[in-house]
This record gives sequence, C-alpha cells and structure tokens, in this order.
Amino acid sequence: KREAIPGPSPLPLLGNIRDIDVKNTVRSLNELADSYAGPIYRLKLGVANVIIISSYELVNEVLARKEFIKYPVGTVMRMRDVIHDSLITAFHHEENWAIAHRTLVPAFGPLAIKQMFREMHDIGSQLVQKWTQTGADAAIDVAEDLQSLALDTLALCAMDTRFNSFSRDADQPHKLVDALNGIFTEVTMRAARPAWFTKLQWSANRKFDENNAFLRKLAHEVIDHRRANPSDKKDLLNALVSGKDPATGKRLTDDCIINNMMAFLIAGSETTGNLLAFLLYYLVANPKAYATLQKEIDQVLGNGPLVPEHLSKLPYTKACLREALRLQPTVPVLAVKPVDVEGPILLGKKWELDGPQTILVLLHHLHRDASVWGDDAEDFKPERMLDQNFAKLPPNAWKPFGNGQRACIGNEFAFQEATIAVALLFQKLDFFFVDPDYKLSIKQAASIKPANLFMRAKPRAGVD
Ligand code: MNH
Repeated sequence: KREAIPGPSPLPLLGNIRDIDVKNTVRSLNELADSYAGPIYRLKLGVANVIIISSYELVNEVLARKEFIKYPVGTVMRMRDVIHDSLITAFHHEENWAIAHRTLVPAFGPLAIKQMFREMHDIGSQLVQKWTQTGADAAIDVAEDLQSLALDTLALCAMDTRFNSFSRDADQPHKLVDALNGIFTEVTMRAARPAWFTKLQWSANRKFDENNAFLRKLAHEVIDHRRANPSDKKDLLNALVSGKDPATGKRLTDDCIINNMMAFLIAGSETTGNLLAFLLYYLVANPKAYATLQKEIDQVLGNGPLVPEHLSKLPYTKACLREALRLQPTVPVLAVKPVDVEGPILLGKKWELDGPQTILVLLHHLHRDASVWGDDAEDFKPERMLDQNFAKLPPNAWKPFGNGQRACIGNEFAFQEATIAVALLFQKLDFFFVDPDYKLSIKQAASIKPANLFMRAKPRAGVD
C-alpha cells in the first residue's frame, strides 16, 4: 500500500519557504521532523520538492542503497562558485572528483596523518599558551578560538603558511581568513536567494570576485614556493603538489590543487573547531565524564610532554569526541539524490518519490533514535562510544562524517588534531562556564556551533 508523504502545505510560488528560518535552516528542518509523527516529510523549496528523513530505519535504507548518491545542495552547491569541482563540492560523476580522490586518499591515511603531529602540536600549544595568559578571570569565546586552532592547523599542513591567529587582534585576521569570511557571507546569501537576484548585486559580486582572485593568487604563490623549494615533508601541501593519481599516473592540475587546498580549509576548520567547542561544553556540563577524561590524560601524559605514542592510549578521549559528534554532528545534514533509476522509487516500501528528488538526512534525529541509542539517547555518555561498544553499533547509525565514497576524507586528521588539543588543554587547564546556568543553544553558520558559549580557563594546581 502506498502512503502519501506528509508535509506543510506549500503556498503558490513561495512553496514552503515561510516554514523555514533562513538563518537557521537546520533547526527548522529538525523542528518540522518533530511535528510530523512519522520518519519522513516533504517541503517545496524553490522549484524543487525535497524529502526529509529522520528515523534510523529509513536513513539506514537510503544510505545502504547504491542508487542514492551525494548531491551538493544549498551553500555547498553555491560553494562551487569558489572551489568548483573540488572533492567536497563535486557532482559524483565529475572526473576531477575521482582523480583528486585517488590522489589524495593516501595523504589522509593514519600513517600520513601521524607525520603531521608536530604541526598540530605546535598550534595546540599556542592555544594552551593563549588561554593560560588570558587568566581565569576573563571570559573566553571558546568556539572562536577553537575555530582558529583548526584553521591555523590546516594553513600550516595544507599551505605551509602561518595565520598566527592567536597572536593577532581579533579584528585584524590574516588576509586569507578575511577573504574566506567574505566569501562565506556571500555564498550563504547566494544560497538563500534566486540566481537572477544575485546577478543584480553588482558591488557584492565585485567584492566576491576580488576575494576569489586574491585567494587563488595566494594559493598559487604557495604552490610555486613549494615547487621551488621541494621538501620531503609528508604534509597535505606535498600531497596536493606532488601526489600522483595511481590510475593514470597524472598529477593534479594547478586549478585542481587550488580548489582542493581551499576545500580543506573550508571543510576542515569550522567542523573540527566546533566539534571541540561542543566537547568542551558537554564535559563541563557533565562532571563525571570530565573527571574520567582528565584522569585518563593525567595517567597517560603525567606532567610530561605529549608524544605521538600517547595518541593511541586515550580511548576515553576518543569516545568523548565520538559522543560529542553524535549529539552535535557539526555537519548536521547529508543530501543525496537517486541516479539512473528507472521506474518508481519507493522508500520504506510505501512512500513513492516524485522522480529523482533530493533527500535530506537529519543527523540530529538519526543520532538520537531510541531504537538504536536507547532511552538515554539525549544524554552525553561517552562509554557507549568506547571501541568495544562502538564496534557493535548497527550499520549507518553514526554518520557525522557522511556516507560511502563521499564520506569525509579528513576524519583521521580531525580526530588526531582534536585529540592533541584536548590532551594539551586538559593537562594544563581546568574549565568552567562563565554563566553557571548556561543552556546550550545552537547557532548555524557553515556548520553548527554552540551560541554564546563563554568559559573561564584556570591553570591546574601543581601543573607548570
Ligand atoms: Mn570533512 C566531506 C564532516 C573534518 C575534508 N566531511 C565531509 C562530509 C561530512 C564531513 C559529513 C560529507 C559531506 C556530504 O555528504 O556532503 N569533516 C566532517 C566533520 C569534521 C570534518 C564532522 C570534523 C570533525 N573534513 C574535515 C577535515 C578535512 C575535511 C579536517 C580536511 C583536512 N570533508 C573533507 C573533504 C570532504 C569532506 C575534502 C569531501 C570528500 C569527498 O566527497 O570526496
């Protein structure tokens, strides 16, 4: 028996645009999911009818079916104005996706990532120093500093460039950071309005073109510099410049290098920074988990320096990172579309798609589905993410890094960077909410982040 897919009634011309808060589309999508009893609903956005799914059962079906392929929508689609067919923004059939994927996957493997320990440790130490100097009486905007941590780390690993974000005035960012911020703002606006309207924004468009030109020029200088000064570093820059596609033996074109270099900065900074900000929030809000994590770090590091060998000895820390990504997947929505399907497409054997429609997967709901996570799904319980439990999760239950071939290439990079940061920070500092009654609320930018999260960091007694 077929069933109609429910959804709010669309208005003529406007569709369901008024059911969505353009400043926080993710919250709107999540709230609409709550207001329909079932696991599926539809929305008319622009000319397209979009399907939104939220239960484990339905998401598992869609992510397991080969015909549903990642499809860039919204800001990701508009990012193509900047990074074109980079890994993150490519349509799956684009040749440059396959070439860059084959060329770059080895550079993101566990062994290659280990080689970037020094760079990550360098930036992490700078943050410890900054927060130590801030002193326990001042409020720290944790999400902002942690995003700088991630951005500076990527600049060092992918561009051999120091942004020095921690030693600058907040209103004097590195020129590239400034250009990227301007680009983000414009891309977000472009995603929220029709193309004909964007064409009329001459001055914004000129600024956008200038920012893009600046970014490409700078990236080109970085590439030229590395070519003129070859190094045997195993960093992301070398992978981009010297890596060869194992299938064709060819190197990436300069345009392809630049697109992917920028893709790393864009895909890897807010996501990782906000993961750390949410983790800090959950730890301070859950004193038992906080104490367990701190004890693990103290036992492994003691008072000494963090070394690469420590990283595999921090299972609880790893579980905390996984659990923070479960409750707050910083990329909160995955988008897929059926390709090359003949005949009707059914979901859950009863909901028929209206042709090859975009399907949005709500990770917030997937990650809290009681059929997988139980009645305490809303609670921060890192124990459920310890390797032995993590391995027993059903397929497609935890998807903060996306799905299949189009899953994140940088997850090892992010975990190592985050583990280093957490170990360094908790070895030296204790964290407190500035507002003891702080209630988590979510702000949506390129990814999701905790809003107005201010903390105090106090040097730990007996630690130098
Ligand atoms: Mn990452 C793809 C989440 C860190 C580079 N990343 C994805 C996707 C998700 C994702 C989800 C799939 C998006 C989609 O289906 O449309 N990424 C994260 C999270 C973190 C993260 C939650 C940190 C935590 N990502 C990083 C880092 C880098 C990176 C760090 C680079 C150094 N991510 C990518 C790239 C892709 C991607 C590149 C695109 C991969 C592809 O499609 O081939």
